[in-house]
Amino acid sequence: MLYFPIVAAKQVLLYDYPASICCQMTRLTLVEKGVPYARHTVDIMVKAEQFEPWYTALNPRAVVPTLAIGDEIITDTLRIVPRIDAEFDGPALTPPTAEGAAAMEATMRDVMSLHYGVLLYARRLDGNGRSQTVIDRGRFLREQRAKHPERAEALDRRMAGNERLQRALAEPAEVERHVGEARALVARLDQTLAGFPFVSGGSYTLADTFATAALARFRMHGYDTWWQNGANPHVAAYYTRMQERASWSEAGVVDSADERDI
Ligand SMILES: N[C@@H](CCC(=O)N[C@@H](CS)C(=O)NCC(=O)O)C(=O)O
Repeated sequence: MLYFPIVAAKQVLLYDYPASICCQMTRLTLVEKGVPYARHTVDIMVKAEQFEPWYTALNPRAVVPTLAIGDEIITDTLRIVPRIDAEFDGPALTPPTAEGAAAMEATMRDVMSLHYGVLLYARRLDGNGRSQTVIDRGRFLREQRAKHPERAEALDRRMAGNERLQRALAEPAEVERHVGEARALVARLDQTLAGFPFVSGGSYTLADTFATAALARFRMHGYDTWWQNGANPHVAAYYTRMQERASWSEAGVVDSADERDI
């Protein structure tokens, strides 16, 4: 009689928040790779659970996502998604050539470097370049800081980010610069997509999880005019193709939501 050793598959647990763009990239990667995973929702808005000690022990920067593969904890989306691709069976989500992989990584960095905070509020400002939601969030963070002095490190960093965001929003040229960078990225994607079905070439890669989540976010903020009425037609067709993939709904990609949900 033959005995086969039973190797238990490592449990995969994603700590995430549904509408977070980085969490959507990670979920798309898990789904496209065919990896079964469990989710633990971290309420980064109302309950501010990302600052709780149990979570900052996993993710000291107090952000989602965090991925656990067995006992291993991985943070930062740019590290998480290649790790998923390398760890599990399933379709390769990285181009086979060094040149292709480098181009994919460059696209991912481009997507990640945009200022999504500015994009979110740019069209929701009052006449003085102020967003009441951002101001309220700053007050909420200060209240959390007063209530939980032991969480100062993460909260101070977040309060500084909130203040930087308020300063950027008050500066029309700064807002225009960030919006322009996002728009230029869409134009660059269109050039690639004129010759290829995916943003890194002939097959779906990790860069497509980033591009899909970013385009969904642009649409949510009303920037889908960038690929309407004949503008960037290859991005328009690509967006429809990504929506039609099973991973769009399985990973819960969101392209419409209230600003308080994100
Ligand atoms: N570099 C980090 C950034 C993650 C990040 O900024 N996550 C946002 C949600 S998209 C977050 O957790 N924000 C918590 C907060 O604003 O307090 C990554 O790629 O994982």
